[in-house]
Amino acid sequence: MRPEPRLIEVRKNVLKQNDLVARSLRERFHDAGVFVVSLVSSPGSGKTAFLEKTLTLLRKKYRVAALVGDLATENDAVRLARSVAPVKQITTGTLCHLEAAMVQNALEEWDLAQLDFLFIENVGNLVCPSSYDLGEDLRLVLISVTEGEDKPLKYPTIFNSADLAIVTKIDLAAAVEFNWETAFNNIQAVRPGMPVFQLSAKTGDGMEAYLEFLTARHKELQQAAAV
Ligand SMILES: Nc1nc2c(ncn2[C@@H]2O[C@H](COP(=O)(O)OP(=O)(O)O)[C@@H](O)[C@H]2O)c(=O)[nH]1
Ligand SMILES: [Mg+2]
Repeated sequence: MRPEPRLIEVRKNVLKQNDLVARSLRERFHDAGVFVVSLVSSPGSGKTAFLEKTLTLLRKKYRVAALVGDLATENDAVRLARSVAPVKQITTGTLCHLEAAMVQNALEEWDLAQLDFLFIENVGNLVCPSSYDLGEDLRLVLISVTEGEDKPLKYPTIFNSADLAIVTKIDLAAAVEFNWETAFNNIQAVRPGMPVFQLSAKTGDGMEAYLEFLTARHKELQQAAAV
């Protein structure tokens, strides 16, 4: 048998190493009883705006915190800190995704048992983040109405690796002639059965239904841990 090309071999080892760290993170999250949600999307879909709204609304009843990844700047951490939740920026330099080890380092001094929800905003990218497990309970993929309906078909891997899809910026849907049915069917074609919510972080429309889904999942996790 021919040996694998060296690049593939190195990539496999990196992913294997990432999976080991992700597994230990997942154990740590479960032991602490924190429900972890990661967010992936293309840059500008509205991850930070959506997360700021999520943190602000959830904070009323739950203990929440966030990590946010970008190639450069602390801008998103500054925006998210407006929710008054603990927030930490991870800057990746040239790397187009977060890795489990980066999450582990960022959380070094955090007492996770003090949290109900931890959110992780990944670097804006519809390709690289799909292969990297971060130990999260739920991976959420966002697509905004301004991106068009066919992104799930063009970037199937990231939609396939997600558990929940959010269509954002629905306040702009009419202006860009967004077709909800087409987008929904495209998501289902790639990932049959995936729950999909539509909402606007700007107006708050649709946030309630999504938060109900999230808090129900958190409750399920708590009940499973108690058994
Ligand atoms: N109209 C509208 N604009 C939004 C919404 N969500 C985000 N934006 C805008 O979209 C741009 C990119 O949002 P941002 O949260 O930075 O996206 P990220 O790069 O995915 O984190 C910003 O100008 C936001 O104000 C929304 O629901 N409606
Ligand atoms: Mg952002």
